[in-house]
Amino acid sequence: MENKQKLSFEDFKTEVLNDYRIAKISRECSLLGRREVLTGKAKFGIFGDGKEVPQLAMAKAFKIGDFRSGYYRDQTFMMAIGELTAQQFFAGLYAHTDIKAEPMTAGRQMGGHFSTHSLHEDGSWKDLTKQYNSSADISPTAAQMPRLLGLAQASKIYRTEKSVQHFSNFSINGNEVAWGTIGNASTSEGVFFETINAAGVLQVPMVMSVWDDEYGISVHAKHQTTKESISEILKGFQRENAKDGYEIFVVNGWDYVQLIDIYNKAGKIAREEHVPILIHVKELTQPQGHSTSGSHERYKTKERLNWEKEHDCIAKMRNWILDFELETETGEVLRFVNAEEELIILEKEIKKEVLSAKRNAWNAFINELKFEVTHGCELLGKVANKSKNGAFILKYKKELMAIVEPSRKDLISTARKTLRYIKDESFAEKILLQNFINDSLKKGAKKFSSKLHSESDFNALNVLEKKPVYGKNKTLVDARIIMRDNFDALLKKYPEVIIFGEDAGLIGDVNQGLEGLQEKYGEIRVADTGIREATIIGQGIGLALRGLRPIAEIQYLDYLLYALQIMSDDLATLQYRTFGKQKAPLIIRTRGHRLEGIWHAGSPMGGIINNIRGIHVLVPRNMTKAAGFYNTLLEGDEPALVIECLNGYRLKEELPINLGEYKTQIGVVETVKEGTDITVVSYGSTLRIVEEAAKELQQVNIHIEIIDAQSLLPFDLNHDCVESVAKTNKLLIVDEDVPGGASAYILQEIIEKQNGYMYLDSKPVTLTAKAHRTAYGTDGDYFSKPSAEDIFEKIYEIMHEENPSKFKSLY
Ligand SMILES: Cc1ncc(C[n+]2csc(CCOP(=O)(O)OP(=O)(O)O)c2C)c(N)n1
Ligand SMILES: [Mg+2]
Repeated sequence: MENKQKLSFEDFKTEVLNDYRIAKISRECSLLGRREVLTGKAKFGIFGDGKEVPQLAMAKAFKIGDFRSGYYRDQTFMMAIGELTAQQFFAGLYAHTDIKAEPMTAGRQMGGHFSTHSLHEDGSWKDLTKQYNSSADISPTAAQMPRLLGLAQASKIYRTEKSVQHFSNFSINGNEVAWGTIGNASTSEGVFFETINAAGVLQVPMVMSVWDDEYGISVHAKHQTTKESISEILKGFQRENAKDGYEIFVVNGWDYVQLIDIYNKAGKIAREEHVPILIHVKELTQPQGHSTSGSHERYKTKERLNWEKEHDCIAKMRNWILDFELETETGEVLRFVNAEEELIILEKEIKKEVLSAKRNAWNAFINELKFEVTHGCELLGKVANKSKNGAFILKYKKELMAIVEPSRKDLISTARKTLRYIKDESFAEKILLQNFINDSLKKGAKKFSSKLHSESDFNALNVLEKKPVYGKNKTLVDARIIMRDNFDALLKKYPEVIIFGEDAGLIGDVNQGLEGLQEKYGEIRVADTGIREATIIGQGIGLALRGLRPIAEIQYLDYLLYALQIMSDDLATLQYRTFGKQKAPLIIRTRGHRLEGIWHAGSPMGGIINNIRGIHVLVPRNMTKAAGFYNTLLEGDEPALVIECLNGYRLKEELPINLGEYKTQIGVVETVKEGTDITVVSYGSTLRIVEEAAKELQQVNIHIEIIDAQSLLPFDLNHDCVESVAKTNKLLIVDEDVPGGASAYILQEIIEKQNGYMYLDSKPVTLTAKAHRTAYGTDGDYFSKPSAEDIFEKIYEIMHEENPSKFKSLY
């Protein structure tokens, strides 16, 4: 008995001292990290000092298969779960672009943005149940919240939805918990509250930690949070006997023992009962202030600074270790250490260890650069030998060699400038230099501009067109039936497809494109959500990160703006910021362009496509095309936004018989009417109006060629538009966006990218809606958006300009 007790105490002691060790390593990293920035080796630093101890507790409760969605303070947690070494920490700080050295973001994000790898080299999924998972951090405060909801909900779906229970790479009976972290001040953001509410409604296994250090940079809690306490004001979320809700815990961030107890309890409740948890971790500190960009002495009082010193969580843990005594039954007193000296020795060791990790990280980073610079300088020397401007080039070389810590920018910029000195000369080394520059730029592009999209075989652009097939007897239906029956086919074909949105469940969406499907596939697979666009998207991102294929519905295009931030900051950057190590192939479905009034008839496509590079943007002109896009996307592994035509659901279209199978190709335009006089490019609802105008133009002997863009991102990869312009020598682009919106983008694509300017005989023109939003009613619409008459007259005017005698002026 005595032996057993001693043994278990030995284990306990080892664990405690190991925890202390991790906390100290992390702290040392923060301290040295700040120095690295202040001495100019790194550009910016934001560290986890002051938050170490609660993160040790969180790491203990965090199990294999679990997910984290957190923010820049979580380095200790990442170290405690074994996913971040001190050397990697510094590699991140220096922005080492080798993913092996800097596995979080390959140097693309500033340090403190953590992630794990969900994908193999080829872009296929790893077994996420066999590893610790951290969804990739982003900088906007609270933007980690929306996806957290989906990460947690995935467990619920895997536990309760039979059709996906064989997805063993992603879940074991939905036992995984999603752990969120956030700073106290960031809880002021709207998406924090939106997520908290939604997680309560959905009852998902989410453990939300608020690291409370009373400040958000310089702004005190009194300006941030009602009653200065997030747990106080969220009390109403506490679950009660008959009513679902949250379990809420409050704990001091320096209290190691309490923290471990609470985190274990929280993890157990969330994991077993699928109940969301809030842990308000108070009394935390920022020993070095917010970041390397400022000093907290400017805004904290002396008292507060002193208080922070006393309540530093590591200092408190240290005291606890020193004071700890346990008397056994035989009266023996067990301790973690016999004397403070033992801790001091450990601390010295840690200092050395971190210093050497830092040096190794720096050497790995700088030696790679130095090697490149040495090679570049050799080349410059050779070029100088041959050039009549050799003296100037040698000066460049000397300056470059004198830089102690060179960057690639120093090297390549010098090489490019050198080229100017030898522009009139010709010798073999000049070609070497040109090749060197081109190679360096290519390598730079790989390092800094690759992987905006999936570069795997599953990329949706690899999915080829498959035409809809029609039965012997033509069946004309309301177009929404095509949508509905196609979704039916997809839900049957892919058990991992989960569709959700406002009014998407019970009534089968506001236009009945999902009619009857909830009844058929259950309330999980076709679900209603609250009115909360940002977290509908977040839900989708989280589910997609865990192997499901969500189709998140935003009721109307005009309301996408609430979701646009998270689409832009999180979804669109995911592949890029993880260097292709995470993916979220979320499909966002919405409908728009044409209904009534300011908030139901917008088509803000320019804003959208400029904000979400990294997501495909598809604008099908009818439901057959739209359904084909969904079929394509589900064979790919990329996120996309599909905008259906709001006024198209009741129009008649022929029902294909290969629903769920035929495919509309992404990035390919379609010529819907051939003509010789002018090329008119349009998309979405406007296309029908262009077609209407085309008929009227025919009567005055003007034959227009109509091209349906269909896919704005990417646009016309085969350059079919320029082929048309080469034939017609005239170009008009029509849409319902503001002037200079998506039409300007299309113009740039055709004129600049496709060299359309070479074939034009007249000025290329765009015809768009007005700069204001669409006024209500028939006349509001007529005066706000391009009408068939506007299109007719604009084209007529272009024709008149070319041949005034044939096409007499209308006005
Ligand atoms: C949307 C957004 N607004 C502002 C910022 C700038 N910013 C970065 S951190 C921060 C304060 C966050 O404070 P808190 O949430 O308490 O976290 P702490 O840094 O104190 O741990 C601010 C305002 C940001 N990153 N994102
Ligand atoms: Mg704070």
